[in-house]
Amino acid sequence: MERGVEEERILEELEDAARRNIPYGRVLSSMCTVPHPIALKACKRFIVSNLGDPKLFPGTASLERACIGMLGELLHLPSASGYITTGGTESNIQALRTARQLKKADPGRANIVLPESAHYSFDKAAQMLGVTLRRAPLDDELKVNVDAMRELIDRDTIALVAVAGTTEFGQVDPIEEISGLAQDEGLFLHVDAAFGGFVIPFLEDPSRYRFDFELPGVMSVAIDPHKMGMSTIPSGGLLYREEGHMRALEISAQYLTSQVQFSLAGTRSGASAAATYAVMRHLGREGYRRIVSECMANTKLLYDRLKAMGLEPVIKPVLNIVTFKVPDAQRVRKRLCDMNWYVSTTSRPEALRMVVMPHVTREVIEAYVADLKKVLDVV
Ligand code: 0PR
Repeated sequence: MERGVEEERILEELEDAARRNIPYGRVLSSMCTVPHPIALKACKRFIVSNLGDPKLFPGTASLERACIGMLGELLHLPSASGYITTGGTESNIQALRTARQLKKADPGRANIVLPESAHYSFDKAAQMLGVTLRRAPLDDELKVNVDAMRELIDRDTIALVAVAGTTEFGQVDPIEEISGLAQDEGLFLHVDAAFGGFVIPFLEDPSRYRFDFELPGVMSVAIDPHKMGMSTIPSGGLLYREEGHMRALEISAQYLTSQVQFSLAGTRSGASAAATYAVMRHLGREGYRRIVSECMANTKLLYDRLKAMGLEPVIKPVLNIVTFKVPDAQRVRKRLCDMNWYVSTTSRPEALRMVVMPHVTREVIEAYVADLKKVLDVV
């Protein structure tokens, strides 16, 4: 560290490190993908701007506002409030923090009712906020059981959570019903659409899965541009029906140019907003529809191939996530890893899980299926 090193040598070191990363074409376990080229360009141009001090970067701040406008439009509420987060984890933590601030709940008593399938970011949120999670069981199709949610609610419940696109199985909860429950009980409902938010609106029949602000009980939504939105990492979106709800997060920051802050991070990159703005403007609904329709066609291809091998699916894919029961899924995953294929496994039930992101093309699927056949023959 004492003496600096020449640029050329460092660039070589960086190249070496970059080459050791797994190329996306071998990855069926990730919810991220190669960002769109225009997102990369925007990211590079804005990497030095800091939205933690937005009055110094008014241009970047205007891109963030435009992103929230476009995300709101996608989620049936063009007037939604919100900000660009670092991803689903920050959005989920902040949504629960909002609910806790609004209810002025007793520390240590407050609870949140959510599906068993909800992402582990809610566990992080619960630890940080000092609230208890009450996880409701799922039905046979791995959607949350709404009656069970209703039974878990008591006077210390401060919010409900529903998931549009579960991490493991890509299932969508019955959010219309949960929205009704939230209204009956006067509770804040947060929808985690970190994954499904950029998929469901672009399906052939999006009205089959109503999940966003068109449902009157939905108060906040997490939607991640760095997953199916084709933006750069980190880019998340947290949107609110009511600006006043977001204001519950307000922290005064006297010495900053903006005086108040809502975000969890203080200093935060403007590149997230710029990249998301660029790719959403460039693709438009039409572009995303094309991408999602390709992913869904490839999902069907993978599903059909695995069924033809005599394997049993956990559920029929709702979004672009495929899960199949295989004997000893952990061992299968390890054998595939030896062949340089990256897939994940689920626990309940145990299954092989594959996310059909845009980089998982027809060719990738055919090559993967051929290798999976070899692995299953010997396991
Ligand atoms: N909500 C849902 C429904 C999610 O699936 C995830 C992440 C989150 C929230 C949290 O989002 P951030 O990770 O952006 O904070 N789901 C994936 C997971 O945890 C994320 C992921 C992405 C994992 C790429 C691996 C990977 O290679 O499994």
